[in-house]
Amino acid sequence: MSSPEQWAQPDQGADAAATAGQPSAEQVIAGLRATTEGGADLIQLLTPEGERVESPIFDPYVADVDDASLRELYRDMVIVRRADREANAMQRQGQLGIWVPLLGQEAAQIGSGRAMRPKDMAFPSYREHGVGYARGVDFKELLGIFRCSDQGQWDFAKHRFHPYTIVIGNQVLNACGYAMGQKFEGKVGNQESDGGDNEATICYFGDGATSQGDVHEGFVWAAVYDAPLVFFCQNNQWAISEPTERQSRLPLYQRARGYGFPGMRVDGNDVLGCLAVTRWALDTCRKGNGPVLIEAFTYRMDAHTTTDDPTRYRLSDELEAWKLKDPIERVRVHLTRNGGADADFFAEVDNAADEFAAELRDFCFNMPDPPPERIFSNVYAEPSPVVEAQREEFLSYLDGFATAGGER
Ligand SMILES: Cc1ncc(C[n+]2csc(CCOP(=O)(O)OP(=O)(O)O)c2C)c(N)n1
Ligand SMILES: [Mg+2]
Repeated sequence: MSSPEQWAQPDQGADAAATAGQPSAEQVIAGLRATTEGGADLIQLLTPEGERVESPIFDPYVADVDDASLRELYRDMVIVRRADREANAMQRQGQLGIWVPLLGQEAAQIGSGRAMRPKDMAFPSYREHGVGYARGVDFKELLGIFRCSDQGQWDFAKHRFHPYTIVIGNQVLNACGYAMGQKFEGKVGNQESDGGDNEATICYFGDGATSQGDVHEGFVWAAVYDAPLVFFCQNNQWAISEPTERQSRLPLYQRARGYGFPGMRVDGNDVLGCLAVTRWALDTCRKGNGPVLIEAFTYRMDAHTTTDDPTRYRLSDELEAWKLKDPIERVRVHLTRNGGADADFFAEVDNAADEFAAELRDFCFNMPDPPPERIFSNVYAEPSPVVEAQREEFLSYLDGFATAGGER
């Protein structure tokens, strides 16, 4: 549903007939019910052509976004895209073991990431470099995972951005437990006048993850405990080579109804829409109203990872169609048309992005290899005699390779 009100009282009117909620016969036959875009249910504040669409329900959540803020959202998206492209190139040059591109998902990640307040907590999967950036994580700190030199070195508690999770859907359970804790500790539903220290959690996962049992369990537990948890599903249409219609016969956001909480679909390539909807959702969570599912309808413009070749399973016309819905371009068009930014601004952002990428590259090339015994660190929160013994054994094994000069 496109709004809390609609969720409470779904619109069964004739206009909804060809929407994602009410697929046409052709859509059903084509098996496209889960992927069909548009219609009355899609929340969109900025069209692909850069036109601002009014939304009485969600406009108040972006009332503070003036041209200056929109320029900042634009800058964020350009920077993370440039960093993403740089990392992709570094993998191709053998500097990273693998890279997981975010290309095309900048608006979903920056819009939702910027919607968070400092005390809110985020649980990412493995593609959320843009969310991490919005949480203040230095992009360089993400690179170690992909260079296989560490497991992610950012300060998880400080940034309130949990470590990446590769096991599909598993972070939903972690996030659910965390959000239940926020609820049990009375961090929701307090009067804002009491200091307004309510908090919420947001959990990121993909369309493919919705087929995992962990996600279902997270939905159930969060629902019945009214956990302050925003389920943020980036439906990028593909789970590696599996299209969304192989995950669900019904639009993903509509699943929320079966669990008993609101679900909504936002244009995931619309940074303003993603910001507004996520602010609304986090807000309702902080008030103690329980979880919300957001389906950000977007598209994975690049391969699943650098180990994948999408030309083997999807047609290029699909990619071409999505290029026209580019998340960055629509903001550029909007700012240009309304006089919110001029050519100097766009040139300055491009230069800043190039500098950012050059720093990243320099850092990556000079990243020190961790000592071999590093793998024994951070296994448990407290020191463990078993791990310590294994570490000692490994070190003495390595010493067997020592040269006369003492080097291994
Ligand atoms: C439990 C589990 N099963 C399978 C995999 C292999 N795997 C890695 S990514 C992926 C697809 C995930 O797709 P989606 O949830 O749509 O996220 P996206 O990669 O599109 O962001 C799969 C099946 C895994 N990592 N974990
Ligand atoms: Mg996906």
